[in-house]
Amino acid sequence: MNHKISKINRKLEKELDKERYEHTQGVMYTAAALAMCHGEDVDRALLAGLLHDCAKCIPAQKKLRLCEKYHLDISAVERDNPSLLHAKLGAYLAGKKYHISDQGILYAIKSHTTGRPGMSLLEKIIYIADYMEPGRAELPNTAKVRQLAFHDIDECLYCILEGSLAYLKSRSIPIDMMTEKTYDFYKQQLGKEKYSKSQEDI
Ligand code: DGI
Ligand code: FE
Ligand code: FE
Repeated sequence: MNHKISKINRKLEKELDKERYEHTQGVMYTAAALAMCHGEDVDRALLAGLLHDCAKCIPAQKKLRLCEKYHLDISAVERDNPSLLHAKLGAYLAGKKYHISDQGILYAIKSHTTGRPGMSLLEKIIYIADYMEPGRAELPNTAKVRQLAFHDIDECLYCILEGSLAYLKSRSIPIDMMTEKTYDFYKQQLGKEKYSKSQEDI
């Protein structure tokens, strides 16, 4: 690990609870493996993976206060579910507190919870690594996601989006507009509409 990464790692260990810190390590190394596989810069993947949840352990009300203080947009769904704000607040803090100037890394942190239409390779890697890192509790599509991640990254992304949306809907959790937009974008891009009936049958 290079010097910059290990310095941030030590700082983060103090900011996060043990479970979140361990998840962060898992995301960091999974992102590095995906970067090796798909030709992304490995250090960028390590850094984005390491920092993606840097704002996660800030209490909800403080997340809201900090977003207001830093003039970060807060949607109605985010106001009701401040946990969602850890992504955009994390991107802001990664720049301000951890001195990351690489905008691509900041984007990957910002989009890691809801995704966004037209994600970069690094954004896809972090979004996927967050879902499939070894410490993450396994979900019905985890095995499929872990396989797809190394041979069809867009199919993998779609598989996660589809599963997450179904999960949120089944529990009547309000869906963030960006989650919906991302799903619609990749559904169309991958030509899923015309196959959706037969996919349901599988
Ligand atoms: O921070 P992590 O737990 O590692 O993972 P994450 O950043 O993907 O956050 C996962 C949480 O975000 C999970 O509890 C579901 C929630 N989430 C994701 N998309 C939406 C959402 N919650 C709401 N209300 N609406 C969404 O669209
Ligand atoms: Fe997160
Ligand atoms: Fe995470």
